[in-house]
Amino acid sequence: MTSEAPSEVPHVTSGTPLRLMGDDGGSPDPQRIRLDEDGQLAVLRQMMLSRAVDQRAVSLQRQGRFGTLSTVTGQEASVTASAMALERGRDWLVPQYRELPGMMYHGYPLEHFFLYFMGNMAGAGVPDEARVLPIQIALAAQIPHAVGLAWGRQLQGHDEVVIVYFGDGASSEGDFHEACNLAGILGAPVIFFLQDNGWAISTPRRMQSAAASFADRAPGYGIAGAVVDGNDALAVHAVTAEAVDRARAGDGPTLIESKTYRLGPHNTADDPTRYVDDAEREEWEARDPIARLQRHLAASGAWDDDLAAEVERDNEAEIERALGVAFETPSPTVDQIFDHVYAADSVRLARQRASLSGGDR
Ligand SMILES: Cc1ncc(C[n+]2csc(CCOP(=O)(O)OP(=O)(O)O)c2C)c(N)n1
Repeated sequence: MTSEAPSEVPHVTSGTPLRLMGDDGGSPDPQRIRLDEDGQLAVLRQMMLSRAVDQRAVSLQRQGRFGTLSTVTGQEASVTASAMALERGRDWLVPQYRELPGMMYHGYPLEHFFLYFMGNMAGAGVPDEARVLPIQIALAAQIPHAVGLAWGRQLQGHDEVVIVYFGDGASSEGDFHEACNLAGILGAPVIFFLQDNGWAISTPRRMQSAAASFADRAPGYGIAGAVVDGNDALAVHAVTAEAVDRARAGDGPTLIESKTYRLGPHNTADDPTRYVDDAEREEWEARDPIARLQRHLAASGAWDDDLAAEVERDNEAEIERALGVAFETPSPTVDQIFDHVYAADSVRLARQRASLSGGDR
């Protein structure tokens, strides 16, 4: 492995997003599909689990049992099919905060997600065997981390790929540009996965960049770029698998622009009816990524109502199991706020800890 940039990089950027699922259940380019039927069903199951988790988590937030949270609803194909193109246990996933199904696929436990939104720090922890970094709320801060992780592991002689997620809004941060530039120079095995979901809270896509396509920025960093229909699970998987191949072959990073849509609010504190037209939302609802993959699989007889009912039952059981673990986990203590700030408390922290002492609250 070399840490020098490859001399030539394929620029696969095009303004037209790649689609591999036609509206009729067929495919415009079946040769490019990299998932067999079992693989497609596995992606669909994970997407449906994510949707069911979103619905339960919002309900618990409305009951005051969970804090403010962001759902993945509408973006399930974008997140799930891309994450599943990487090898579990070998490659790395670096999330923003809207990537639960991908994090779960790579080993982040669902009960940790629930604990996180119950304000329990145990939820922020990632098991050692899961190659997932913690959720990142500071926009774009995770992108340079991902480049460092990819480059560092390459320098250590490992053959691993890192995928980093961020939104159209985060792509306006300096961290994004600096990370892409450095990754291009180093030829780091990293995939920049930009989810254009139409909005950054209430800021529309057109106010984020004057460029026609975010992926068109890739040649400026000397890296490959691709645009994909983010609601087409098969296309998302194929484009990401191609980027994994490039990274493993030593051909460096890829910037993938996934064109998708956030069907819910930005988070549970947001009211999108204040800034989104009904017509726009309805247009995207018709492209729901879960219904699309179900139609595709049903066309070949691989999906039907019985299987749907079975998957829904399995998902409910998994949610109940994880909620059970989360609700049985002891509540955080006040001390935990201070425990992991420094190895030893500063004078000010010690004073604050003492003023709140009394243990559990
Ligand atoms: C550095 C920084 N600035 C501002 C915010 C406040 N903020 C939280 S989410 C968000 C919008 C992010 O939009 P995008 O990156 O497109 O991701 P999305 O939430 O749409 O998935 C903003 C401005 C933040 N968390 N971090």
